[in-house]
Amino acid sequence: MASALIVGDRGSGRTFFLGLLYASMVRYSGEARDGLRFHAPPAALDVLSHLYESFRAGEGPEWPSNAPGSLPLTLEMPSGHHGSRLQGLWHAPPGVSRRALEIVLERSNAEELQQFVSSGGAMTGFGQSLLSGGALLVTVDASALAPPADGRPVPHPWDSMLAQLLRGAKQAARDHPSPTPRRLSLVLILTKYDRIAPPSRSALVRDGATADGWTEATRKEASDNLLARFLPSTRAELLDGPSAGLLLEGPWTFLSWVRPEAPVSSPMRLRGHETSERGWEPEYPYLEYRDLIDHLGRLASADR
Ligand SMILES: Nc1nc2c(ncn2[C@@H]2O[C@H](COP(=O)(O)OP(=O)(O)OP(=O)(O)O)[C@@H](O)[C@H]2O)c(=O)[nH]1
Ligand SMILES: [Mg+2]
Repeated sequence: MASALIVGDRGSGRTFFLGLLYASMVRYSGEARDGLRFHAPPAALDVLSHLYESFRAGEGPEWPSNAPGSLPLTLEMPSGHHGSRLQGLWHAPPGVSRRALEIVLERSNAEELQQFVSSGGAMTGFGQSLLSGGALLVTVDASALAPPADGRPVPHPWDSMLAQLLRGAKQAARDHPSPTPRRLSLVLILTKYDRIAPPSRSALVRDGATADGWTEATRKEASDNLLARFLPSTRAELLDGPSAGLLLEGPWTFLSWVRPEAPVSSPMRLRGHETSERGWEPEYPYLEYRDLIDHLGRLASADR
């Protein structure tokens, strides 16, 4: 089964991202009716709904201390159907086989990640999840995109780490060849977009791009600019030419934000509203999350 790993710098918004992903999956399932399916063991649902309830209560969402540190969440869709942003395309007639993508939810993988990077790509459990044919979802804190100094943007603090991570993945794939070439799709989640400084924002996308949901063109533009201006070492690693046994794809960039209640407190209270179907929901870019879920669906249903 293909798998997706979520990594991010400390404080980059990984936990918030999981809470919002959960809200989106609930809403998406309602819209897609009998199409896409999510399977999660009760412990994974408990953790996700706990994170979500913390948003609602205005508490800083934390992984519950009594929950396992790593949990699977499975996205399933019919094989042969390439997910599209049109609803319902994942509907499978009875008897059609389904393909799955496992999203590995982890309390923290900072240490495993650090070990993998400093070993230059040793095939640990982390390396195995990374190369098991899926996606690497990276939360990139947009508020850390430094405005251009002297017209030259300053690289994001995580640029070199991300580049080393990709280098490690290539090395691990070379050291442990597999009969079929592996693919790794890089997905960048640009978190805290509400806190990005205006000059950095305009270095990413032209004025006028809405923060509610990007178009295909905005997404492409932001990915290109993010790499060229803020993630130069990561970009160099991606453009480094084909690597034996590993096909690096992407990156695809999705944005994420929430709206804090004013005055901003700590922990932050989120602005939200009651919906008749799903109860309370924070303000966040659902359309971005919906596109991301569609994208993950495409990764799982692509022949790999
Ligand atoms: N304004 C704003 N703040 C955010 C957003 N996402 C996260 N934050 C803030 O950033 C802080 C860190 O976010 P987390 O989701 O806890 O980050 P994390 O990567 O899980 O952090 P650790 O697990 O502590 O490494 C939170 O306390 C929020 O206050 C966002 O979209 N907008
Ligand atoms: Mg966290």
